[in-house]
Parts: sequence; structure tokens; C-alpha cells
Amino acid sequence: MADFGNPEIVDFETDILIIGGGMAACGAAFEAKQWAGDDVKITLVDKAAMDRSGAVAQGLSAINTYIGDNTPEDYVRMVHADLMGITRDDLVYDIGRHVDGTVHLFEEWGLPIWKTKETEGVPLSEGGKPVRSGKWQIMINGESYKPIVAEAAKKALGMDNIFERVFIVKLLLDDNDPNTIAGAVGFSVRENKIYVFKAKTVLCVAGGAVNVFRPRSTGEGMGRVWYPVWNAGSTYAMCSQVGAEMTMMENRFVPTRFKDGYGPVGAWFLLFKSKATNGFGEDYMTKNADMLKDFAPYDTAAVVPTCLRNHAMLKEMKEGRGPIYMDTPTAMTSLAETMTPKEIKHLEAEAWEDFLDMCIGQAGVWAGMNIRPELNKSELMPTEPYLLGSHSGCCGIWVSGPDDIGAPDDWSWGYNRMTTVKGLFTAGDGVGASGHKFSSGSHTEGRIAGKNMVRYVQDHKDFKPALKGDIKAIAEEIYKPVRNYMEHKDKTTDEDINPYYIQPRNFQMRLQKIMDEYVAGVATYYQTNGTLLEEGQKYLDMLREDSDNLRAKDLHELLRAWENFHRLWTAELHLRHIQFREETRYPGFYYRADYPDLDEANWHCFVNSTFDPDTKEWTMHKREWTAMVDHGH
Ligand code: SFD
Ligand code: AMP
Repeated sequence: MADFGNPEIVDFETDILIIGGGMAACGAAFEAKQWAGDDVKITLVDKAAMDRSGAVAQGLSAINTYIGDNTPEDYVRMVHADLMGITRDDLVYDIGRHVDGTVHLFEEWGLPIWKTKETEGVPLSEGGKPVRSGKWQIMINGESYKPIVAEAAKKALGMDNIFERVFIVKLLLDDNDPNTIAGAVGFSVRENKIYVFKAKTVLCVAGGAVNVFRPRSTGEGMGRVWYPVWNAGSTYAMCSQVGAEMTMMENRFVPTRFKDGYGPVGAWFLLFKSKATNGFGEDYMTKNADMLKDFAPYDTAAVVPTCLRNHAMLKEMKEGRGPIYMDTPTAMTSLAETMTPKEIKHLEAEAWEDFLDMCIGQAGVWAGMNIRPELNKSELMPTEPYLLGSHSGCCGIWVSGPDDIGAPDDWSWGYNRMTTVKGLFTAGDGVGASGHKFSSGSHTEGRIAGKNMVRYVQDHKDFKPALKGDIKAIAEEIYKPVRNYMEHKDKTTDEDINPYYIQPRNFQMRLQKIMDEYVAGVATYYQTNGTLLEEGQKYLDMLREDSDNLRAKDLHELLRAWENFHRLWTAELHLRHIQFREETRYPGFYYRADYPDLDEANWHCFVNSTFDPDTKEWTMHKREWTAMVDHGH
């Protein structure tokens, strides 16, 4: 009989294994099912419950990628400029040409999308015109966005093929074919069970990484961050550990957010036409426009890149001209000038709904602090760094792109969205060197991967995955934190104060402190240098040694322990890449104080890394960047 110290090992065989239940996973499940015959078995595993898992858990109030009357080429140009010139045009174009079809599906499945007065009630697919907040963004009533998208995926696969509340710990390679994926292993966070999945092909789409850096929130508020706390870098850690080539792991996203509640700013800047100012009412973007010239040609992009907007704001903060304000009253007053009282009430409701739809905590902060957006300004703050590849960030895994748009050979080696490990695919936050996919683009990318995985299975009908490694030993490794707890818990009078083990919570704080102080977190205004990075690596090495002593007193802590193993690996990837890129490519996201300039001559290239699972050695190298549309420079 299984108990806490003695988990049952459950073996499961499938053709396609999807790890994650977020936007990309739901897209992959839905699309793969369209192409797979009944003889192709598709299985999905999510650490949480799909209805409310991942970044879209709370809902969203906008879909940030809808092409509409724009062109995919224009989208490629926007993404390129926002990410300071180093993105894969092939991957971005591929999303641009398919994303609207995905949004049309969302609408068909029941997602309410705002329409212009003239086309009220007309679906987008039949000529309805969306209410645009910006050139790329459209407004939705999206509190139930995730349950709607999850429902379609669940219906496609059937609940018998879905494992919820199972945390995947490791990918497993094949014992016979080198560099080929064969499965994955994880554990239930509700039952004493370890799951061993054998699969012909695996999609690793477990989102980005949060809580790698010390968050600004403290004490009771700890855990309040912007990106979803559940995404702990599993995608990056697991893929890198089996040898997948990573790309642009130096990149990060530092969103400017409403202070303390982490409410997004996009709708305020774009829909409500609000301005942000320093503490003295000055528009710092206009005031500091000249300093952005140091980062030409990107300073003159149609939309000033997100990191450069931060750069201008940080100057004000560093020189003591804070706080930074979002001037909501002026924006609402000017919008109200041409409105009836009823329309004004509606506008005020929309201001609240923007947060109630996707970041309820921010509405809580407003209510708790007596803030009425039509009367009071709100403070803005740059957050702690996050690692992701689908919002205004581009770290992730190097993947094969589409083969029909003339990309260089080393960008396309077979199946679209397959990593450098055979049969291992990724999408959404997992795919690096692109970005600005958002919810719709991540789902789209999942669909692209799902379709190609079916093709992969059909092309490899005779492949019989054989798991490399001793499963019993791997199961022991997974439960090691439990063993640590069992063995030592009675050695002190308080099980939380014990020199023999480390609680995941304390381990996480130590990781966050190292990253914050040495790897350009908020403590140093996002600055680091070669020496700080060397020191940081030393402390990460020590932390890794100590990770052997992590404890888990219950399944929840076991989850926390394994999230931290993944965070630690992701942190190291980030550090190594920042160390390798000797320039400041993303001012406002991070600064190499020893290389403060943008160095187009030497560094307009991808930085890629590989960890060799056999030799345990890391290699770092540059990969050439090529334009596939005219970027005008
Ligand atoms: O306002 C494991 N995003 C926005 N997109 C938009 O289109 N509009 C917006 O309005 C957006 N905004 C926004 C956004 C995100 C967040 C957090 C906020 C606001 C507050 C971005 C999108 O949400 C994002 O791009 C996509 O969701 C990315 O998709 P994907 O599939 O790459 O990641 P996911 O959806 O987070 O899913 C991850 C899944 O993995 C699971 N998981 N499962 C098993 N084992 C493990 N080890 C696992 N680790 C994780 C998770 O449970 C989850 O199911 S705004 O800011 O711009
Ligand atoms: P956010 O709320 O910051 O996540 O942004 C939502 C969308 O609005 C994304 O597509 C951003 O790129 C865009 N956005 C946010 N702020 C601005 C701004 N000041 N100017 C232009 N686009 C913005």
C-alpha cells in the first residue's frame, strides 16, 4: 500500500506527451487531435488543474496579438524592434500568419470579444471589427478566458487522457537512439504516486520562470508577483538538462506594473491614453528621449522598445525624482470630455474591469488604499525580473522553424518547433528568440507544434521508446526531500528548525537573494558586472551542493522542492548567458556595468548554450542573426 514514504510507481505509455496545461498546451492538444487518427494516443499532464492553470489563470482583459488589417511582416518588424533586434523572423512570421485563426476559434468557443459599434455582434471571422486598444491588441471580457480555452482542449483529448496535479520533474532520453526523447517522469501532488511516461514525442510547455529573483513584495505579500507563481522554469531546466540548445537566456522581462498589486499597464497606456510621469509631473519619455539615442536604431521604432521605456523611467528613479505615477485622473477626464454621464460611469467600470478580469489583487490594492482612478494617480514600479519567451521577452529554447520561407538551414532542420533533441518540441514561453506571442500566439505556436508532432509520430511508427536510466533510482531521487525529512525530523524539538535539512521556502529565499544582489535584480537597479557574476556563480554552486538537503514534509513541499531545483537551473542559465554577452543589449531590463554600450558590431547575434547530459559540460556560442523582412537598418 502506497504511503508518503513509499510511493506507487505508475507506468504509462503514449505516443504524444504534452507537459503543461497552459495556452500552448491547449493549442497543441486541440490541433494534434485534428490531425491524429484514432491510432495516435495523446496524453497531457499539468501540475495544476487546466481550467485555471498557467499565466491566464485569472483571465485577461486583452488579446495582445491579433494581426487584423496589419501584415505579418509588420508584426515581425514590431517584435524585432521591441526585442532590440535579435529575434528569429521565421518563427515570428509563422505566428503572425496563423494567429488570427486561433483568435477566431476562441470567439467560436465563447470568448466575448469587444466589437466596434458598427459591427456589434458580428464575429471576427465574418467581418466583425475588434475594439483595438493598440495596433496589435484587442479588448475582451476575459475573466473566463482560460476555462474556455481549456474546455476545447479537454473535449479534444477526453479527460481519460489528461493527468492533472502531476508535476513533471525530468525528461528522459532514449536508451538506444542518442539525443532522442523517450518520455518523462513526475509525481502526483495529491497522491503518493510517481508517474513514468514513455512517449514517442514530447512537448515541453511548462511556461516561463517566476520567483527566481527576490520579489519586491515582502512578508505577507510574498508570493504576490506579476507572472504566475506556478511557472518555475520547468521548461528551461528540463529541456536544457537533456541537452536541448538554449537561446537568449540572458534576456528577461522587467514589466512596469502598478505598484504592489502588479496590475498590467497596457490598457492604461493604450486604451485610456494615459501618461506616466515622474514625481514632479514631468513626462519622462519626452524628457529623456535624447538618452535613448545611445541605443539607436531601436530608439526610433514605431513603438519605443519596452526595455527603453524602463530605461527612461529608471533614470528618474535613480536620480531621486520618484515616485513614478500613472496619471489616471487626467486620462479619464480627457476621455470623459465628450461623454454622457452614463458613458462616464461605463468608463469607470471599465477601468476597474481591466484589473478584475486579469489581476484581481490590483483591484484589491485600489480598494484598500482608497484609490479611485478618476480622482487619484497610482504609482508604477518596475518589477523583479522574470524569464519568459512569450510576452516582451525572448529567452527560451532554440527550435526548428518553418521550411517554406527561406530561412537559413541551421534555423530549420525538420519538424517545426522541434528542439535540437529529436522528438522534443516546445512552444509559447518555451521557444526563445521570438516573443510578443502573448496568449493567442502561444496557443497558435502550440497548434503548430501539435500538428508537427503528429507528423513526427507517423514518420517514426516503428520507434519503440526505451527509457534511459534506472527508474527505481530516479524515483528515489524524486523522493529524496521526503527521505531527508523522515530521517531527521525527530532530531530537534521543532521540525522547522533543524540543521540537517533546508525547507524549500528558505532555499528559495537564498536563491532569490543571490540573484537579486549578483545577477542584476532590483537591489542594484538591475546592474551587474563580470566580477559580480563570478561571485554569483560561486554562490549558486554552493546552493546546488546544499540542494541535496532539501526537505519535504508533505507532497506540497515536495512540489516546492522540485520547483526550486528547476528555478536554480534556470537561474544558472540566465547567469551564464549574461556573462557571455559582453554588452548592454537590454537597458532597462539589465545593465552590464562593465560593458554599458550596445555593441551592434560584435553582438548582433544569438547567444546559445548547451549542457551535455553525458559529460555535464556547458558550451556557449554565438549564432548568426539574419533578416527575413526589411527592418530598415
Ligand atoms: O496584460 C507544469 N499575458 C497576456 N497575453 C495576452 O494575450 N493578453 C494580455 O493581456 C496578457 N497579459 C498578461 C499575460 C500573462 C499574465 C500572467 C498576466 C497578464 C498577469 C501572456 C500570456 O498569458 C502568456 O503569453 C501565455 O499564457 C503563455 O503560454 P504558455 O503555454 O507558454 O504558458 P502558460 O499558459 O503559463 O502554461 C504553463 C503550464 O505549465 C504547467 N506547468 N505542468 C507539469 N509539470 C511542470 N513541472 C509544470 N510547470 C508548469 C502550468 O500549470 C501551466 O498549465 S498583460 O500583462 O499583457
Ligand atoms: P502590458 O499591460 O504592459 O502587459 O502590455 C499589454 C500590451 O500593451 C503589450 O502588447 C505591450 O507591448 C503594450 N504596451 C504596454 N505599454 C505600452 C506603451 N507605453 N506603449 C506601447 N505599447 C505598450
